[in-house]
Amino acid sequence: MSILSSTLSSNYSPQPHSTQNRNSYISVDSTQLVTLVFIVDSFSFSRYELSLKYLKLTVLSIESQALILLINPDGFDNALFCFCVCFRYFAVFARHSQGTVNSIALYFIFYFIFFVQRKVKLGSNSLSTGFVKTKSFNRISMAVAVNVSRFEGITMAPPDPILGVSEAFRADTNEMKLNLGVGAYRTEELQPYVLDVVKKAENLMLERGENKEYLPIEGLAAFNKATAELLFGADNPLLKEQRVATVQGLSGTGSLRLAAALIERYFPGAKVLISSPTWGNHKNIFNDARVAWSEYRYYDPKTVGLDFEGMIADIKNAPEGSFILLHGCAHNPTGIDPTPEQWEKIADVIQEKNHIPFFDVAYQGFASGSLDADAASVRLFAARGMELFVAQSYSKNLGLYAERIGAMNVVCSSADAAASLEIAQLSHDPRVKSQLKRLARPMYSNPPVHGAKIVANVVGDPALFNEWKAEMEMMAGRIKNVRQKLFDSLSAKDKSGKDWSFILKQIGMFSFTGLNKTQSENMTNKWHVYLTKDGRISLAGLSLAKCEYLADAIIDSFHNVS
Ligand code: KET
Repeated sequence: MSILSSTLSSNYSPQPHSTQNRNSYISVDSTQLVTLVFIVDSFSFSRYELSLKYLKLTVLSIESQALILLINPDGFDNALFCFCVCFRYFAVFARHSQGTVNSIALYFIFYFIFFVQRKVKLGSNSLSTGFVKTKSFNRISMAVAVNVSRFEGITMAPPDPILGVSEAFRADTNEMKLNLGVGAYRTEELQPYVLDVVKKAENLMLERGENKEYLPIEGLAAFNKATAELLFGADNPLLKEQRVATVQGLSGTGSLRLAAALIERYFPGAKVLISSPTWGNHKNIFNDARVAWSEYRYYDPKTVGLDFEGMIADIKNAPEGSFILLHGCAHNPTGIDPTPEQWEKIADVIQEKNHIPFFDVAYQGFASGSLDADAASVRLFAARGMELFVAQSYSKNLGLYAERIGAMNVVCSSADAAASLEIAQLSHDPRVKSQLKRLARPMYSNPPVHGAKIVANVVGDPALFNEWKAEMEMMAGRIKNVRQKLFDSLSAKDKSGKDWSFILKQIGMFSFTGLNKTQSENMTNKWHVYLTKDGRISLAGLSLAKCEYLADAIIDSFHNVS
């Protein structure tokens, strides 16, 4: 393959790019650089010349407004692609042209495509077109651009609603700034925290001189065993019966994504129901996996609590066999969890409707401080013999954010119990696991080893496990303290009589303040307090010392901004 570039216009003088110029094709006139880029397979010079002529004519006839033409005579699909590209660029010109682009331009684009289609026998290799007579004619891609990159058509993506907050925070130079955006634990000094048990486990790994060989596709066996035990309880009969297919995932997100891929492949048309509101990335994950989703009611702004009736009604009304995404504990962003009795009722409805519960467990240990208590919802469903999905993350509870360690568990019922369910065909652990591996291999091949070994060492060693539990309690305790202090500060400073006690009722890393988008923006613009636009604050990023300042910011935003 050769890549040829040619400059059509000789009187080009380089000009500094203004932002406007870079985005605006139409402002470029015919005296500026016109670059032709040909990407050609087995292409002869004569064809190049003829094509160049033809393209030149085309470009001139639309007044040198930037045009990208891709010609690929290999098949109709490609011609269609060519059509789409032309059409897209025409739309760009039209937007920037302030009405000067006339229909002639569009005519030429269409004419050109039809000309190519007529002249080139699509799908044929021995082409006798008006263009050339050459031996081989496999693929031609030509781009004519005016002063622009061929990536110009790629638009700017919006910043991530959560991780983008940290980027904005880093750019702020104000000394009062406070990052309550991402759910990441900080010390009272607002520094990142590496757990002592993690350091100990890493030392052990160094002493043992462990290697860096590839892991199997499903991950480290010792990790998979440890993570399933942590989730279901080591003595859960499910594990002895080998009814859980566990594969190591790229933390919570990667595990959710893997499950979404499984749904897309084996449950075509199935819908995922997600809570309203939910963690900002859930929708992206299912969108990217091309899995349909809709929302069930969860948060009631009037009571600042759970809309339990709405939740039950929406789960009941979902098409039978839907996946119901549930936050195992410490619901993100609301910090509101169902009570044990409510969990039972949720399980009843899910069972009635043959839905499949899909737990996202990203905060085990952070709701109550106890790893076991926080797994109660998952264990309750599992004890009913239900088939379920559970994605786990060790980002928060072991502070392994950057190690990307988590797991995807699929609990499969016996063949009998599964017979009436759609999942029946997948009810054998080895089959589900084999398919999860098959999905993982082309996506990321196999998972990283470091975090897996840390978890396996900590969970697998009784002494380290107990130390972890103590550290977990310490972290959860610190968050409870700042929660209390924030409530006290708000109650003392706010003279309006507003009841702030909902903050104390919420659990986990976050508090859902009820601040709207404009009020949240005021928090950032005026007070340098960074939070997500839905009004969520991460209490894990707050210190006792900053509670009063935060209370001032919240009171000002709440009462003075609408
Ligand atoms: N589920 C939930 C509910 C969740 O809040 C997160 C992360 C994840 C899964 C995934 O985490 P991972 O690091 O992939 O294991 N939430 C925090 C960080 C983020 O948005 O990525 C957050 O909400 O701030």
